[in-house]
Amino acid sequence: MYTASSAFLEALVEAGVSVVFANFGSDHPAVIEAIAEARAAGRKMPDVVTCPNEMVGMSAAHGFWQATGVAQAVLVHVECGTQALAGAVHNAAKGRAAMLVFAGASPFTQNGEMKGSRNEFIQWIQDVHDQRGLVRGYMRYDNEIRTGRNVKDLVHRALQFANSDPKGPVYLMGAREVMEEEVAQEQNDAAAWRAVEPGALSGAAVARIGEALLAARRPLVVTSYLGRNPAAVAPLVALCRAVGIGVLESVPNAMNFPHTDPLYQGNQWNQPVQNQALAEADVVLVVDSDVPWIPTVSRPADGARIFHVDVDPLKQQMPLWHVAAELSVRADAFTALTQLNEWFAGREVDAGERAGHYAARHAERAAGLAALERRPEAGLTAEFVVARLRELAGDETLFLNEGISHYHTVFNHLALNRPGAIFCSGGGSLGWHGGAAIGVKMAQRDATVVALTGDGSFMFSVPSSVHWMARRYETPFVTIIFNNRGWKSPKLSALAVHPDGFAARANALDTSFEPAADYVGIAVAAGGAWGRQIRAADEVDEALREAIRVVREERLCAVVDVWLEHH
Ligand SMILES: Cc1ncc(C[n+]2csc(CCOP(=O)(O)OP(=O)(O)O)c2C)c(N)n1
Ligand SMILES: [Mg+2]
Repeated sequence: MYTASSAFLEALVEAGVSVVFANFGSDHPAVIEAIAEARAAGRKMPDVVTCPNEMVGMSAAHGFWQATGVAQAVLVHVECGTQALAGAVHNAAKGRAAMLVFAGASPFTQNGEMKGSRNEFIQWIQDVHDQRGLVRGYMRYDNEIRTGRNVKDLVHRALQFANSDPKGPVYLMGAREVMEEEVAQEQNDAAAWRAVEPGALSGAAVARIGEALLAARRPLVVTSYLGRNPAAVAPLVALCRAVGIGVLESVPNAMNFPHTDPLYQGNQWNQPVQNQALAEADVVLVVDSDVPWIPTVSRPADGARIFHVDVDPLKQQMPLWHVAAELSVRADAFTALTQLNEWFAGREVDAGERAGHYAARHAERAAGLAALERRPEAGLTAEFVVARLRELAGDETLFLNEGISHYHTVFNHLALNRPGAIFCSGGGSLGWHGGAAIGVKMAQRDATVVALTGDGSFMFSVPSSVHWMARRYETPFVTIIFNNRGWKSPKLSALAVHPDGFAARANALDTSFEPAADYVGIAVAAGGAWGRQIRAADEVDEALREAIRVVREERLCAVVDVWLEHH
């Protein structure tokens, strides 16, 4: 028997989907039957990964995409499962992560008119008016499968949207009766639905940006996510070295530029200070950034010339957004930077003075970071722990950063140089790192994977599901928890707006996790992990070494609970 569900699964295979992160329900008899039938018949199927929690499953698809650039599928239960995807929907949309989400839907017949008609009480309760509307604001495309006869077309069209810039998640739903429909098996050429070609700069735009950079005294690139395509880093490095351009990362969520390169000028997050490199720049080239600066805190000088090249320069999903650029172009960073390099190739450029200026600033910054990394006399600092991790983890490690008030600590003290070595959610819904680490490890089985997280974000990640899945699917990774006993960031947010108010004088702001949970114990109970809490500098090396050994040799997760000062 070959049904709409068989065709749906086969379309996923045609599109290169190798994993379906699944959480099943009463809407899925046809899919479950089709998977079993295909396995019995020896037809190729994606691997099915059981996800006890949908948010973790979607985060895993997110991580898989981040580590490979290949979209995977997430399968959930009607509107309930769609809602349970929760903040992972936000993260995938904001992080522009391609994936296909499929949800079943309540049967639309109730008297046995069709196969799949209602036979369970919940099918009345789960019948809602606009299931797709739950996630429409976040999806690049959504549609309902109305017949098995063109289900493959819908899968390929949805994935064409997912994989075309600006990339992101897409959503299909199909009711029970439709997914049961018997159909003829037909091949579909996924290549004919390939992603739209990446955009390039016009010749005029290349010349305008090139001339401006050439004439600049202090040219600066500001970027956040150019390195999501690891191949885009090399042309950025080439351009910056040829011309003497500094690079400032704003809210980075990838390895965008080698951190030890003398042109690297640091990364800025919520630090409430004007960035010096940004203030001094006379030409600013923003490449792939959702928040290149926060104008109330830090901004370019009046009169600085600003150019903006982005896969999504309009920020189509952000109601309020503006950068006062004299030229804004929708283009792919790799392509645009390659074009700029070609333009500069035929020209005499003396990068010396500019490069020298930036190298001096870079050295000052490096000295400041080294001072922060000093071994603490008592207790622990996140800077010291991350610096030790940099030494002990090895060059091939992949990092996930959900450090929150330690985001910048992780970037600064890992000081990575390898494109593709670090991932962030790209969004702001906490709890991404656990599922994402599973996806990254699944995609790159030989890599050592280390997730760094706040204690609050560890709790948001649904660690019971994460650690059960990590053992079940043999995706061991290291978790480093910055345990400051709660949520530092909301406290900082309140004090930034009300520095002298009641909150500033209060003893407690309801952001504390005292008494702290046993995070290692959670991971041990759910997934047989190894773990240790560390509170002093002389415990750090041994714990990190053992954690890395456990994930590499024993194929189990390791959790290092880093006890910091109370937030
Ligand atoms: C799903 C979700 N809920 C709430 C928030 C609001 N929020 C932002 S930062 C933060 C605290 C996170 O705590 P932790 O991971 O321990 O980081 P810390 O601020 O302590 O460094 C919270 C609750 C959010 N961003 N996402
Ligand atoms: Mg915390």
